[in-house]
Amino acid sequence: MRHRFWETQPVGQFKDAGDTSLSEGPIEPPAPLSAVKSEPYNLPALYEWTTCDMDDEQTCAEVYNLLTNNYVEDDENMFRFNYSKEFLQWALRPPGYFKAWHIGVRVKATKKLVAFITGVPARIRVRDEVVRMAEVNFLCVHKRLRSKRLAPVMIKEVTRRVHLENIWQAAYTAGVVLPTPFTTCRYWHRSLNPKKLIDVGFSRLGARMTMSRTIRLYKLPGSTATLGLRKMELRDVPAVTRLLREYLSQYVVAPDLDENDVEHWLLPLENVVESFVVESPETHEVTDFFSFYSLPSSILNNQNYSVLKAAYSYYNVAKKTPLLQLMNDALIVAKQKDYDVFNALDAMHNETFLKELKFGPGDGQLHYYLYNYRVRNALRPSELGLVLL
Ligand code: NHW
Ligand code: MG
Repeated sequence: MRHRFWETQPVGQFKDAGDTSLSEGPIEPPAPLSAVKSEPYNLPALYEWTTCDMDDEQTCAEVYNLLTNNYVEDDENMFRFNYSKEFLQWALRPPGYFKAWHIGVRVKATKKLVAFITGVPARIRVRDEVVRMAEVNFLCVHKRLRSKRLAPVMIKEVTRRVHLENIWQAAYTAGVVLPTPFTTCRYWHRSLNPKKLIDVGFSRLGARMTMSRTIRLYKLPGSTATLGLRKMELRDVPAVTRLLREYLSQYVVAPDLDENDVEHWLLPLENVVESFVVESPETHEVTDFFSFYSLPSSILNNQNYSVLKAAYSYYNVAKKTPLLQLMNDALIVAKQKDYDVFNALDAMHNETFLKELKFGPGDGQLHYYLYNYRVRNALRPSELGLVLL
């Protein structure tokens, strides 16, 4: 398949796959800042750039509405991601974020917001190199403006604004295959509310299964099993940071998180991110934790239900508690909070609990990409320690 745009970009090209003469690291060297274009790229005449101020409730609502109606759908167009406003504000304002990286396109005449793309800064380690990157997400073009080559302009414009901060690499994920994934993960799904999932067409009744047997199969205990399990608090940030840094060091690609990052990305935020720690009843040491984020989907065309409540496994560290028990407790907590399904990638050590805890493989794949950074050999999902939202 030809990629008229991606063939022009500093990304691993399909034709280079397996070329062992190419070394790992930046594909192009950084340019002097004076060589970075100071003016935005040209848009078609009817449109104009806008920087979206996510502190502003009205702008945030416009972004929310654009994404709610036009963002990612499943292959059968039954569900569409429904990131909440609070989630968007959390995802887009981590420590050191740049407002200029929250980029919209408006119709000049009406000021209607019709496209969006974002970056946030991150330090990402690839083997033993920690690289400053942008995490690029929420690329969206209104349904009526599709296939007009607007996406490449959006991507070039976010690239330009990232370059202006002297950052030359980026990380992103997509369900589509582009040149060239450095790893590909699969989503697994654990039913918490099987009846609703079947009613809305998210899952199907298994062969030789009745509804009541299915409900029994997925039934979870009413309370968690791990002694000392409690919600993460601000005072846990140093301990969680230590646990997480040590845990992530085993993966080939993982974020390099400091206490500020952990406070932002892991401290519980109602209906956005949930984190629980295990505090040893004897030593009061934090020995383990789990976390998940909340990303509902709109259910398109169903009489009875309009929203699917989904929890997504985020970062989990099991040092003392068995991972299986810890994650079963995560399922119990999610069930208590009324989630319908718990999703997890086969990244990190997740393979070791997925089948055992009755997750089933989904049909969607998630491809991981780096911009302007070559990874020599594609990774196995179990070598990946990075979750993007
Ligand atoms: S993935 C979610 C992407 N969004 C959606 O799927 C929402 C629904 N779809 C749409 O809104 C998470 C449109 O279909 C979009 C494409 C806007 C996707 N990534 O305008 P045209 C992210 O947000 C290429 C990258 O005609 P369109 C990650 C496509 O291959 N490229 O298409 C975002 C083709 O190029 P090619 C994608 O359907 C990462 C060109 O766009 C893509 O009207 C962005 C066609 O453009 C995707 N998901 O709009 C990259 N989907 O070469 C960041 C399509 O094949 C890179 N395309 O001809 C790093 C930048 C920062 C660097 C800093 C140093
Ligand atoms: Mg377009």
